[in-house]
Amino acid sequence: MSGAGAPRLEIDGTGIRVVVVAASWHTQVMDGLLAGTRRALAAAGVTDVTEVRVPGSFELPVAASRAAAAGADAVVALGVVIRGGTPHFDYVCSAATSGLTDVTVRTGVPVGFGLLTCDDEAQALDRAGLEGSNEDKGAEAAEAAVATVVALRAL
Ligand code: DLZ
Repeated sequence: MSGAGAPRLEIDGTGIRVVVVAASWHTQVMDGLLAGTRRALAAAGVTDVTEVRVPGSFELPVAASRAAAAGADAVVALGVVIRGGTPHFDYVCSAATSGLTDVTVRTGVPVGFGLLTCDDEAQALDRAGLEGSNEDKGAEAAEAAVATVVALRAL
C-alpha cells in the first residue's frame, strides 16, 4: 500500500487520555514507532499517555480491549510483523488486524492502527520514523487516533 496521499492533520488533543499498546518484536523498528507516536502525541497537546508493552502483535487486541474498558479515549496500537517462510505471518497479521478492528467498533474507542506488516526488515525500517525513513507510521497512528476522537465528538 502506498503512503502517498496521507493527510496533514491539525489536531488538538488537549485533555484526551491515550493508551499506547506496543508489541516487543523487532526492537529497532519498534523504538522508531514509539518515538514517532510520542512526538505526535506531544505535538497534539496530549499529556495523559500510558504505555503498555505486550510480547507480540498477536497480543495487541486484548491489550487494546482492556485499555478501552479502563477508560482510554483513544488507543494507539503499534507492532511489526515480518514475513517468514511459513504461513504464520498471515495468521498473526490477520488476528491482530481483525482483533483491533473488533475492539474499535465494539467499544467505540478509536484505535490508531500502527501495525507494520512487511516482507523484510528494510521495508519496516523505511516506515519506522527513524533517521532516513520515508514514513513515520507511529506518528500517523497517533494522529489518526486523536483526530478520530475529535471527529466523533461532532456526532
Ligand atoms: C511468533 C511470532 C513471529 C514468528 N513473528 C512475530 C513478528 O514478526 N512480530 C510480532 O509482533 N510477533 C511475532 N510473533 C509473536 C506473536 O505475535 C505472539 O506473541 C506469539 O505467537 C505468542 O502468542
